[in-house]
Amino acid sequence: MAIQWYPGHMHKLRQTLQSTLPLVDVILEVADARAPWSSRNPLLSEIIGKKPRILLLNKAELADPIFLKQWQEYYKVHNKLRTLTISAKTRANLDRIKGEVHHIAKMKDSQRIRNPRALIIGVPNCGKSTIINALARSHKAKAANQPGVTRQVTLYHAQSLDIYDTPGLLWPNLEDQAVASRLAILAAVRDEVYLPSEAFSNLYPFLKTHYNAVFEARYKIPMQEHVDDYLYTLKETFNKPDLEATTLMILNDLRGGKLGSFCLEVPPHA
Ligand SMILES: Nc1nc2c(ncn2[C@@H]2O[C@H](COP(=O)(O)OP(=O)(O)O)[C@@H](O)[C@H]2O)c(=O)[nH]1
Ligand SMILES: [Mg+2]
Repeated sequence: MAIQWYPGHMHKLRQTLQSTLPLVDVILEVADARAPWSSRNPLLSEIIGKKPRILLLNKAELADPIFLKQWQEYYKVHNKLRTLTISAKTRANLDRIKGEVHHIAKMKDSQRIRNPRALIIGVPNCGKSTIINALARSHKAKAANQPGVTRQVTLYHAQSLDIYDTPGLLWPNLEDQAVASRLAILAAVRDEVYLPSEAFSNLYPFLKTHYNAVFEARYKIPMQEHVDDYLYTLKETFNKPDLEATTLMILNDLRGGKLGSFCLEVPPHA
């Protein structure tokens, strides 16, 4: 089964985002620090044109610090992209967002009277609403651990910064199944639209190469060569009804940080 999720409302959302562009100074592009490439919308440049942007790699406290550093370096060198690794949960680097946005807005118009305005864009569940709440020190923007919670484009005042919150945006063709699998594992696409075991299988070789020891420490079973054998052994050991339930156990552990910090991809040539 191919992973596909581009509901009709996302097409409309793209148009809404584009009509909001003239009102903002900066785009805050949010990606998940555990998949700093796959959780970025490949169509974003097309959507936002020349609007300045800052890439926020959120949930950094859940990401593998070594790989995350490599990604930051990669974006700095190859894309000349302002990139901040942040955590809306621990508040790491949050204060730097306002500084960067003010800096960009000032370059554009040093006489400005109103607050700088930002538009936050990213895949579902990457933490957009939580970032706004953390910056505003309030719980005004609705946030939850599932995709599809934010339904409208809404302006929030985060002290000296105004930010439009937006629903998660994916892209029409999630053709690359490795990309789709990473999004599935990070819960950016709804659980109904993919088979957990399929997403896990696609990433098994990567996880086995980099996180073998962590998996073995948690489940007390070596990672076998074939993912099906591994899942079957885990199913028997943990008395799960089937392979999907077994995979969900692993995904819940991964998502909940029980398998330590991790990244699902490394930059090219790293
Ligand atoms: N561990 C961790 N969880 C976060 C962080 N930021 C957001 N979350 C969680 O991720 C889930 C989705 O957040 P939400 O703000 O609704 O994402 P949105 O769909 O992009 O608006 C919620 O359970 C948040 O608590 C973070 O920096 N670290
Ligand atoms: Mg939201």
